[in-house]
Amino acid sequence: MPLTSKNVLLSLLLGIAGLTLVSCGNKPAENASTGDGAKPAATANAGEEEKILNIYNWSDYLAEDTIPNFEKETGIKVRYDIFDSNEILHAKLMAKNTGYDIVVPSSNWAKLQIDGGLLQKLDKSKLTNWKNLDPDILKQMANLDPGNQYLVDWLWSYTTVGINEDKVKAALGDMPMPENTWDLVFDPKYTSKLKSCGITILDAPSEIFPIALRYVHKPEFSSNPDDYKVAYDMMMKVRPDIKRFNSGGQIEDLASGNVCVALGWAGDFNLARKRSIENKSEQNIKALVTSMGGYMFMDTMAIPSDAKHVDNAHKFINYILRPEVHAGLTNAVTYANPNKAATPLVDKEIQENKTIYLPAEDVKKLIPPGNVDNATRRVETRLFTQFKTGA
Ligand code: N2P
Repeated sequence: MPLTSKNVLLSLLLGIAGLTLVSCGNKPAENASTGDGAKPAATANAGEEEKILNIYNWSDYLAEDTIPNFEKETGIKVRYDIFDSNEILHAKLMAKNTGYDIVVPSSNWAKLQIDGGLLQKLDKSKLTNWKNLDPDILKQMANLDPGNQYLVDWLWSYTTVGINEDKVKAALGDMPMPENTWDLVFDPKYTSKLKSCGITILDAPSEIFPIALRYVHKPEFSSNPDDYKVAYDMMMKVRPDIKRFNSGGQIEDLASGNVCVALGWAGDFNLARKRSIENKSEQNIKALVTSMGGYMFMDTMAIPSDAKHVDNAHKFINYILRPEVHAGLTNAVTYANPNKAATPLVDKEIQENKTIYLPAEDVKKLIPPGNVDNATRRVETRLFTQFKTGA
């Protein structure tokens, strides 16, 4: 097997959390073509389900034409709401009766939701485009979702440091860039200087602690509260230098030059660069691949157990799995997709961007998606709240 990013990704993820790989048991319809050959909704299950689909997804995660084209083709009206953290989505699912037919949790959170009976199995007979999915990605998804029964990857990326290079260099003055670029957000020597041009951090404990723990040389998904205290103490030293805790707003903050350093999602940093070029502010924004790695996530389409429009949800998932639709998402928002058939349709510049499609040696450095127990989650939440308030 050649050493590709995906193979490394696979072996990385096979090792996590002692989970056993279960191969994909369900196969897409054998005679289906690459396109899904969708019939107009009026002829499919007419009268069985009202033409409504309620979707809950992350912000800035769509191409402009994704929803309008689906609505035009199927006659299904989409209601689309957004969230900015797994914590928010998880709380909604736990409270039940979300009213959503499709939600997009990251795979590690989706595992908790599968185990808690909050998601329902997919009907693969309705997903004729399943065959377009990359088998390597399906295999690693099977770590958390054995047999790939519940989840379909939407897009994936990793949490890392993003910078406005010109502003950072100006703020650092004579000081060279650190070898470990996590220092830009975690070492007061740097943050005290970067404070002048603005540092922003994701507003989600589950995104920050695995990285902060690695930075202080503790296990990323430790269950020892003392380890979290060590990470918290380290973070509190830079607290006075942080301007904002914000997840969905980082793209705009970077693109408009309001901040110069962010701890956030690599895809959003590339998108901020693209937006700044589009809005002619041309900020020199970069996602950094740090020597200490980053935290990988795979955001997945899933159907809540109490969804009312399950057939429409399958139609939407099958639509996303068309090569041109999945490539359209990647081209619009600069996140990698799991669709092998879509690769030739992804813009060359994006395919060649090594912060979007990471080389194998960088994939190896990433922290694979993981989970902590509920007691640890409470420790994370309490300490993160204190961190935010500066207490
Ligand atoms: C989209 C951000 C989603 C990535 N803008 C976080 N899982």
